[in-house]
Amino acid sequence: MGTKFIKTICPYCGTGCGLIIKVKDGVAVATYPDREHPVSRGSLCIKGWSAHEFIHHPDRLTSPLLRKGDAFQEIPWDEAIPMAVDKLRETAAKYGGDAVGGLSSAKCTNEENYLFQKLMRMAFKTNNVDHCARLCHAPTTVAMAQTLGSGAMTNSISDLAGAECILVIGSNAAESHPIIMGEIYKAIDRGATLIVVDPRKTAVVQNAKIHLPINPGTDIPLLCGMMKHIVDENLHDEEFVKARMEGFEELNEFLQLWSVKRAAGECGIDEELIRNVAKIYAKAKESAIIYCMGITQHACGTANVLAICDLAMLCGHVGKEHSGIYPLRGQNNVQGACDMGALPNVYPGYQSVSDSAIQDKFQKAWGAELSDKPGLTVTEIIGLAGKDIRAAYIMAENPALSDPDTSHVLESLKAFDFLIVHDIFLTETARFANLVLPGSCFAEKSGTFTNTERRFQLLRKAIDPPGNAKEDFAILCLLGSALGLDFSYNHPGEVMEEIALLAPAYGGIRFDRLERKGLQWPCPDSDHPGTQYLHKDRFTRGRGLFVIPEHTPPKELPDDDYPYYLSTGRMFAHYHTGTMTRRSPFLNREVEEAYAEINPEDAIHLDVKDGEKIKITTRRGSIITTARITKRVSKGCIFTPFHFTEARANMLTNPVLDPVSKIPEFKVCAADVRKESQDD
Ligand SMILES: Nc1nc2c(c(=O)[nH]1)N[C@H]1C(S)=C(S)[C@@H](COP(=O)(O)OP(=O)(O)OC[C@H]3O[C@@H](n4cnc5c(=O)[nH]c(N)nc54)[C@H](O)[C@@H]3O)O[C@H]1N2
Ligand SMILES: Nc1nc2c(c(=O)[nH]1)N[C@H]1C(S)=C(S)[C@@H](COP(=O)(O)OP(=O)(O)OC[C@H]3O[C@@H](n4cnc5c(=O)[nH]c(N)nc54)[C@H](O)[C@@H]3O)O[C@H]1N2
Ligand code: SF4
Ligand SMILES: [Mo]
Repeated sequence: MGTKFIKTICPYCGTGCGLIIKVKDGVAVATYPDREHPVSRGSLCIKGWSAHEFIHHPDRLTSPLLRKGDAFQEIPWDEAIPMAVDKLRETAAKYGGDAVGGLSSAKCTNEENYLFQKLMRMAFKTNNVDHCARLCHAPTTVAMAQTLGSGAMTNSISDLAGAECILVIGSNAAESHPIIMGEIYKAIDRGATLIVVDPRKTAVVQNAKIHLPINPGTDIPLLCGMMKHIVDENLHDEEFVKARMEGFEELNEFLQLWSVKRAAGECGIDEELIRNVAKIYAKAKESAIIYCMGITQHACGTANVLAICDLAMLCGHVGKEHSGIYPLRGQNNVQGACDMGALPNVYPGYQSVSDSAIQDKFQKAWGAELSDKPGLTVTEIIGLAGKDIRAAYIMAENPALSDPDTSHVLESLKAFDFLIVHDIFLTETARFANLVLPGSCFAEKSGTFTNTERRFQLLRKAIDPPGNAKEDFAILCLLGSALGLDFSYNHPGEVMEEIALLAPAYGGIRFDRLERKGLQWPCPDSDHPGTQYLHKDRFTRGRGLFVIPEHTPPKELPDDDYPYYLSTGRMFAHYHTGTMTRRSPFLNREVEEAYAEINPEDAIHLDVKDGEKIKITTRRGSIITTARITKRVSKGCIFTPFHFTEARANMLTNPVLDPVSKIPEFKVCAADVRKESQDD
């Protein structure tokens, strides 16, 4: 069989770096960076360099599994597919199509997501399709659509290097998007000012000129205080506001409530410092704002993003190169899963399910009757298990670890009449399934991923799936066909042709055009070169709109019983629920076990030494983990990553939702911490 090198895309984060997989006798033995890749240009982070390590792990699923009591039994595909179809059909016949829920996946390709939502919508006439974007950038999609008309990153990753000022707010790019951090370093080398807003002293902060360690959940006061100062001092771009914006009067009136003094009191940052960063951001010729989960994962997540958009538009820092708003998308294909309509309210291309002309278009194209009623979200589909939702199909998501308030999630996973989990490992979620379908990982399939800068890129198959596992695309085609749909696609490229016909922004995307460096949407026709930055002469919605960002503090704040702020998130070596990275020997060598960061003063107070066990308790539950004593967190604050199944962060988190986007408040809740005594 020999050795070959296959160019493809990293399966981890939304940066979408170029990987070359080395295959020796059918085995993926190494990954290397791709020097020709337009984003990563010969670099990879530690996860990309070790992306081959989980592929051939002995834990990979190699056969469909059927639950028999407490155990699973291997069954052949010609039993698994009819069983899945019968159970879903039975549920729909008994309770209606809206009793079926589907979780699609930001780890899967555009074509797989397109087929997933098409299957749910056609076969069951339901819009109950969602995916982990709900837990991630749902506020971005809502708020940016409202203000600018498009919920996507306005500019390109390479634009960052030319910015004069970069404001990073609620993003730990050094660990979560290391290759994008590289572009920030380039900007700093060229003299750019880096300002970081984060309650923690992250590795990004180490490179910053100014760090604003705000109180958790007080970004709106800070941003409003900045905007107030900008307007008071006439630092805003009056011409831009006049020519391209609406709603300035209303915003200005609202800002009267936010004196810099009041803002400072709420966010805990010195007034002069707020004025100073406002001035730097506003006066720079080109300023970019990078934000991520520190902004979105709050009960006021949508308002947080509105405040960011308002600030950028006020200063005219959108619609041109080297500036703009950068929501760093998380998963490798979360941009694409949203674009493909794996969302309960829109078809591919963000076309509303409730718009009758659009409904008509899709009904005609697909030849089926479709529902105009928006469907349920991730947390609703899980939360309504056994009630409104009787059967669920979960493809490549692991809510048993990733959804908030794990105890409740586990109860729900038990409550479905029938649960199908389609994954590459027997995850914590799959253990609750009635039927498990063994899928393929990134190296075993073809299709496209869309990265955070809207770039469609080709994923190229390097090896075959293990045992009887099948390509995800093939599994979806088998299920669709068994449900009586015309899913006789031979190749993902044919699906892309269908997508291009139905979603105007992707009209010019074809596999043969993606070979060299992909294409950034909007790309409406086959001659269009793709779009480096959005909103150039006009916003997608016409004029930009200032929308008032109402501040609501976090729903659960420290008190006498739970005196600490608890925040959850990520670290460089592991990824999400750990199914892939924790099966990589190299990454495990970096970080092997769960931990929580705790400030040295708190450690003294609790009589805890570095490396000792602590117990963290919230109103939802407790975990035992290892203390890491560090000044990265301020006094009174605890941080724990959610990658570790032995100390599940989501046992602790508050399931309260942002009422607009329905994202959970993963970033703030109140906790108690104790030293875990040895004899407990
Ligand atoms: N290594 C690694 N990389 C990843 C992932 C991974 O699991 N591991 N996951 C990917 C995914 S899906 C995503 S969404 C991204 C997420 O990437 P990030 O958003 O960068 O990661 P987080 O650690 O969740 O949180 C970011 C920062 O928000 C700060 N923060 C918390 N509360 C607040 C607040 O109230 N205000 C402000 N301003 N900041 C706050 C935290 O201290 C933290 O430093 O990473 C992607 N990349
Ligand atoms: N406490 C807390 N919780 C959080 C967050 C937080 O910051 N704090 N962040 C939230 C965010 S931003 C996100 S994005 C979610 C992520 O939540 P999830 O998406 O549930 O987490 P993952 O571990 O990425 O799950 C992906 C699953 O897909 C499988 N898989 C990977 N590749 C493939 C493939 O190609 N095919 C198939 N069939 N399966 C595959 C993996 O084995 C894994 O089980 O977590 C959220 N949860
Ligand atoms: S930055 Fe993201 S896409 Fe790039 S190598 Fe690291 S994990 Fe992969
Ligand atoms: Mo995410």
